[in-house]
Amino acid sequence: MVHLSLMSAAIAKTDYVSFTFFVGTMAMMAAAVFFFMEVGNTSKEWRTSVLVSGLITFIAAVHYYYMRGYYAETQDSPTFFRYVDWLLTVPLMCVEFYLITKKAGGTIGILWKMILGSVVMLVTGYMGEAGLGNPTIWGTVSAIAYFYIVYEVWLGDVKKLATSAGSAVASANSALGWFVLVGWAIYPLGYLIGTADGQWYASFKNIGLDMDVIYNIGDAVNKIGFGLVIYSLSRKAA
Ligand SMILES: *C/C=C(C)/C=C/C=C(C)/C=C/C1=C(C)CCCC1(C)C
Repeated sequence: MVHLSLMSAAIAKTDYVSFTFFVGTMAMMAAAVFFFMEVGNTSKEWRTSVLVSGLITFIAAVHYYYMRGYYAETQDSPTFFRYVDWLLTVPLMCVEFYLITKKAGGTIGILWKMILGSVVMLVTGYMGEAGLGNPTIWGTVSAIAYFYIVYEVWLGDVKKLATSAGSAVASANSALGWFVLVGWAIYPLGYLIGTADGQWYASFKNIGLDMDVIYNIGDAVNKIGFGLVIYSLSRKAA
């Protein structure tokens, strides 16, 4: 069987990259099951938010299953499928912000601005990682798009709507806003390590951490943690 290792490649004890792919797969699966099962126990206004948390972790679980096998077989970063995952799940996180501000009159227009920002952030990040040009330039463009999303959530339209809706929505928005400001900032570190070869920031290689490990930690924090915060908000508001 050509793809036997997709199922059963043994993970060497020192292969901590594979280990984090393995744990990531299980954690995403467990989180998806949890969120899906809890949808029925959730008050009506929060049901879609919890459902979307289930979709985010489910989509990630499928990609992690694949990436785990890819890495085990090739010892190479599954860059393409990493970005496919992000291109599906990050816009869904923007949907979570939309669902929260919708109660205060949030519009589809604001949702599209955030999705557009995240697509620019991810497509340019992919260009930089895939060697399709200068990684400093692509990384900078990506970072500008990232700061645009941070701006929207902390100072722009999303923030204004959340504030006008009163304390419950405002505190939900800032809880999720911390993920965007701090949790998402994990990723550029992975990028700097992963693209360091021959660049002015080549010394990032010496940090001794692996790009995929950083991305896997970032995904666990941002997909599962983000979903759990939404879940706990849904219980408080009920
Ligand atoms: C579930 C996946 C998430 C929340 C992924 C988020 C990814 C980012 C915030 C990536 C950001 C990047 C930059 C800000 C600059 C360098 C390139 C990226 C794409 C790693």
